[in-house]
Amino acid sequence: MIVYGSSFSPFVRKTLAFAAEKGVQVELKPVGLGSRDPEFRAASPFGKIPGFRDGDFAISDSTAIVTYLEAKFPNPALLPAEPADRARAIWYEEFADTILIACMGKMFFNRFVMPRFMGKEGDLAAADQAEREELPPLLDYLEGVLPASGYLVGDRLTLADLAVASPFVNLEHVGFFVDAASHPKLAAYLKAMHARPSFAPWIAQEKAFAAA
Ligand SMILES: N[C@@H](CCC(=O)N[C@@H](CS)C(=O)NCC(=O)O)C(=O)O
Repeated sequence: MIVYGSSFSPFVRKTLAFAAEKGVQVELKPVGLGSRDPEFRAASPFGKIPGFRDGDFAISDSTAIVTYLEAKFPNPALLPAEPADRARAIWYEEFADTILIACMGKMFFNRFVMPRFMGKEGDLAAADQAEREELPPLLDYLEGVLPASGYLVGDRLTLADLAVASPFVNLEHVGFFVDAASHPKLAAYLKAMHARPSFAPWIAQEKAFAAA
């Protein structure tokens, strides 16, 4: 199975971590933003990463891909069967993919992608504003909902945790770390999630690239 993209994308990283938690081997084929590579475009017609291929089956969108992996490899279950828990897991994924990544994206794109990949200065004022005004309520929300178990839904690892933890890696790449004094549960949660074997090698590889 092939995942097209770069683990610097929070959507790609979520997909890779999901596959790893399932014990499913996937090959990451590097694809840059806007690539017109025909093999990639067959999986992702609008050029967004991740794209995915399993034999003759190709599709894009991290949610579609993890839905496929969940159906094909049901164990360990990363989407709860219980109705309320399943809905909560989908909510947290949606929260991460839209609200959290919209904010994170302004910080990561302007401070990292623009200067490192596009050779231009980013809109640092927009990044600073997102950090100052948009991010704090999101951190407060997560601090408030995190259960003592250290997992967002059903007291065990689910898609919710992988989706929420992923964009925080991007924030760390641009020097934002959740403060353990103001958000102790969230800081400990992210530390534990990012140390999992499903995340840690990707994060190490990204950090090495970012430092080069
Ligand atoms: N909903 C999609 C979002 C994918 C997405 O927007 N990926 C970004 C990279 S983080 C992308 O490919 N951007 C390039 C573009 O929009 O052309 C998913 O979950 O996979």
